[in-house]
Amino acid sequence: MPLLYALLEREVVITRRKFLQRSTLLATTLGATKLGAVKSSLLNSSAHNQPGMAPALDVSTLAQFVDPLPIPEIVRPQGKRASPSDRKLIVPFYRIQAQSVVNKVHRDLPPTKFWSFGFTSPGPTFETRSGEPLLVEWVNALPNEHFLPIDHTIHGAESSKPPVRTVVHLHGAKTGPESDGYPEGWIVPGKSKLYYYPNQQDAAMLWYHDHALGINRLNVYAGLFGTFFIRDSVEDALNLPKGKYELPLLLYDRLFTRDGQLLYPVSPDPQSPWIPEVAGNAILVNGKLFPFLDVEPRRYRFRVLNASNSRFYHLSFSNGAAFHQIGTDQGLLPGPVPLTTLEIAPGERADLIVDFSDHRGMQLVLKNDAFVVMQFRVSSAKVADESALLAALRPVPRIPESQAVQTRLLTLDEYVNRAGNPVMMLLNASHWSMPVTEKPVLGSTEIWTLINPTNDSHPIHLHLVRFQILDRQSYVPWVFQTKRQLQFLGPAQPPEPNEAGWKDTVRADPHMVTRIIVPFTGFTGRYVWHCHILEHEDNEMMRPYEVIAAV
Ligand SMILES: [Cu+2]
Repeated sequence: MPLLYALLEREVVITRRKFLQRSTLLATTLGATKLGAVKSSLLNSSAHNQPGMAPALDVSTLAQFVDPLPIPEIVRPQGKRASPSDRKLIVPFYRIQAQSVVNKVHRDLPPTKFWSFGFTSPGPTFETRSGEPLLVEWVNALPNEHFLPIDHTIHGAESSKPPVRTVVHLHGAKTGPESDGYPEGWIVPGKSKLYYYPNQQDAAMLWYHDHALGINRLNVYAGLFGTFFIRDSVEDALNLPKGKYELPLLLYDRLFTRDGQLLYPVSPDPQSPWIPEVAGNAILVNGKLFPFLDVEPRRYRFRVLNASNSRFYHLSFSNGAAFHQIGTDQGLLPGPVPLTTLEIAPGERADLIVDFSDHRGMQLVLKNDAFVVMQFRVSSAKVADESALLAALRPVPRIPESQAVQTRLLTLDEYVNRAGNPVMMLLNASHWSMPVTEKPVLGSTEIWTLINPTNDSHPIHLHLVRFQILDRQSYVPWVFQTKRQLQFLGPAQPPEPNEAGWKDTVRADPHMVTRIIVPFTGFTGRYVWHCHILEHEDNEMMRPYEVIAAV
């Protein structure tokens, strides 16, 4: 009997009444296992002001729109080197150093300590073209001690491990396994790793970030991430806004102490500080709180990344202004999708066109639900806008289901302790260290059926590949749990129009079955798939998978 199901027999503590309240947990809820301690989600700012924790800053006391939006610098290569796969091929070489920095997040706050892949957090932006490889030496020049609270009860973060470890994953890249940033492939301060990125893929916004096992959530929270753009001729031909009219918007929420330092919330148990999700009251855009951006009354292209640990955004303009989404995680959509609200989950990207020509002389506030994110100040100057927004962008032929050679049923699992608090999350009831069970054949196509009995939406990310969303469908969790049968509660829903492109991260919504169709192309080797809520990922909601060679 698998370990977890053995534990299930002994440890399930959920009562009938609780089951009715939290029915979705029944399917896979186990009792406390190795962690045992009561942990709680500290999602409101008063809860953060508990004994033993520095009080959280109330950001509503800060003046809004006093800092201009920063734009991360474009990183320049340090020279050229031979490609490891072809010594005759000379490619750009970059050296990027993870280090401790201080940045001002707001005019009226003292400088904040971050960790960054440059001199500011977020780190610098890569710009490259499809088919143009590059090399990056990722250097760990961080201090020897972590400044955020490590939970040593989490797998991979035991007290026997060095506290400061980093490994870089380029999210969305089709990269060989030796350069993909395997979570156990971390390096300590003073060491570096040379990674090769072939960039044999369509134009898209990728992002690089730390992926070290057991402390990924802390390293990304500390600031270890940045963006990576791939361009191509299809994108060039569309005459989209470019140069100063195309800007990245990296969104991430944080909590700060009253003296302006990062505060990572912890559980009341000092022995096991992990909490299931983090929701900071301060939403940073490119490193600033409540920034403003002066814009001309014309089209802009905004490349939006949700770099938050746990927060899902629902972005809209305060005046209800419409905009278009033209691309998603892995590049351009077939055509522009009109929106007034964008939902974007952790790890996802959205490529937006906003036309400010209808808002000449106005000030637009970008909001997340009711909360202010940033301000756009539209000038009333006369401008000539040479850019275009064409009706057809990039064809995305739908992959027929008949192409799939295998369908895998995979559960997303949450485990609670006797107090009903989450203590661990798993994929398919399997720990990280259990044998690899997903072994797709290189060149084959599979359907992955993600079954979510939990109350949370989990953004599921597969490394190496791009995929398409087939559908989502409500089902009855207890029928699946007891009979291993999927009893559906309604028709399958196709993906939203702004999801109907190539994706690498998919929202698996609560009480739903989400199906994706995945061509496994590129490389053989060991990769990972995981929830992009980083608190979940660090607490075992990540599994290795292996692309194997065709026989
Ligand atoms: Cu999750």
